[in-house]
Amino acid sequence: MAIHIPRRQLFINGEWRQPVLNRRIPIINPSTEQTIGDIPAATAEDVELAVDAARRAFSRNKGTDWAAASGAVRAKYLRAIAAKITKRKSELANLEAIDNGKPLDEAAWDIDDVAGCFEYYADLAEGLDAKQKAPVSLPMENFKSYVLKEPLGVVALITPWNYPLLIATWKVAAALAAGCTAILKPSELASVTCLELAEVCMEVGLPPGVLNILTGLGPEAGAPLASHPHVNKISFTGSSITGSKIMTAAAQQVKPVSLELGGKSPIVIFEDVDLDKAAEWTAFGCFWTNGQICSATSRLIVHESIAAEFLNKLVKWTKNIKISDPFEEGCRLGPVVGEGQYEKILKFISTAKTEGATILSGGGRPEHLKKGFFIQPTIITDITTSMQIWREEVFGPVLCVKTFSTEDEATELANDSHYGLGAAVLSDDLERCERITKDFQAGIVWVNCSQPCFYQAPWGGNKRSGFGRDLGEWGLENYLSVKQVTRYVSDEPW
Ligand code: TXE
Repeated sequence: MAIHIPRRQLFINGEWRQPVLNRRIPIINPSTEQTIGDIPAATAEDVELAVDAARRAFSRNKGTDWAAASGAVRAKYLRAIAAKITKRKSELANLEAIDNGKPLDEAAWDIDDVAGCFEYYADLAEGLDAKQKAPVSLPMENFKSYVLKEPLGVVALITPWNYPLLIATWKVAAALAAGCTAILKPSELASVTCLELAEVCMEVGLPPGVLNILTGLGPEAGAPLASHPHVNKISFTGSSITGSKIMTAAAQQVKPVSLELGGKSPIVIFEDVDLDKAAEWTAFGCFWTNGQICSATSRLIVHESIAAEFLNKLVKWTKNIKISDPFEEGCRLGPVVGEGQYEKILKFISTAKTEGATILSGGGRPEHLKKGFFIQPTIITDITTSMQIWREEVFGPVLCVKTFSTEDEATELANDSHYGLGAAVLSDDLERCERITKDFQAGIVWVNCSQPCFYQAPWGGNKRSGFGRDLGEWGLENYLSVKQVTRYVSDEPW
């Protein structure tokens, strides 16, 4: 399908700007492996300009007074952005599908969520006005105290490629609602729709410098942004390795970070479930978006008494998943995002085989697709807990399976990970689900489902999956600081 990719520049201070060093990065369509355009590659020089613009926009004396504007004023801009995004839904969905490789239907749902998330944070921005000057009760009558919630300042938002515009929106909408000004650095592997967000911001007249968007490589654009002394907070979603580098940079300047990193989330299935429904949730939980979801439930822990029958159903289910170009009718699985990710996933599968695991289903490229970074949904059994495939995040359509006999054994296997992002339990016994929910070491627990994500609810993990939460009111708090104001109110001299 021929889709026009607009040739954009960096978005700094409300204008398109050529990158100072004039470098660009090719855009590869993962379905065809063809180069279909390019994006600008920012470097430290551009970071300097963007941070300066964001500082001026934040500053009471020199800028747009964004921080001092009421939440209601900021909400108007967020609503205008949401409306424009809804109007351009089909164009944005097309761009997302061609750039990232996700099925067009999925891309369209993402764009609905993008608009919904801007609307949601518009409501929270308005709500913030009413929460100002919340009184604090003190033990002495001579003093009156209240609390102001203030924006943290200039924030750096560094985002990944699996939900390019959606995850960027989680952070941008919350940061702007709080009154921060921001520099967004999307992933070099899928930036096209984030540059379209810049166009939308121009159309709604967002004041210059409030949101700046720098596309570019991690070390060249992301690293100088994270370590910039005038960036007051970093919010990052991506790999644990990069998260650790960002945390190191932030630690050197003692600035706050929130990190949403990798995962290796379990799905525990008890013997009392409806096997068909459970197979569907399991397939959805691991293969949705090609398993390129930080919270993908990629470790199946199933009761031994139903394992054989359940796996039969699951294999049948996955064989019916349509793998094709994202624009084909009925496509459920497109290609993975790029060659690097494709090679990495195949290497994981071959290492699992070498270590003695069995490929029950899938395991490579679908025969009918000769070009593009396509991988079959893959189910792996005969796994030991020391194998790489059990321990490390694959970020691809690969499910590994272990069985259990007791509830304790199930939770022990579920928690046997450095990560702690998501976890799912499927059982008809709700008391058991509640017990397991408490035992799971995870930031998100799904009961009798896997993966639904709502922008009203907190999103983030524990352990090496990071800390801090995106979304909901917790997402807004990420960008706010609390100021205590105490007044002496007595006529008595102190
Ligand atoms: O991630 P990176 P990559 C995992 C997943 C995947 C692996 C590698 O396992 O296979 O990470 O993907 C920017 N300073 N996840 O290489 O490097 C980078 O430009 C500042 C899980 O894409 O973490 C991009 O914008 N920024 C994950 C962002 O960080 C830097 C989603 C993420 O890239 C930087 C994505 C640096 N030194 C990958 N280096 C999830 N949790 O959802 C890179 N970046």
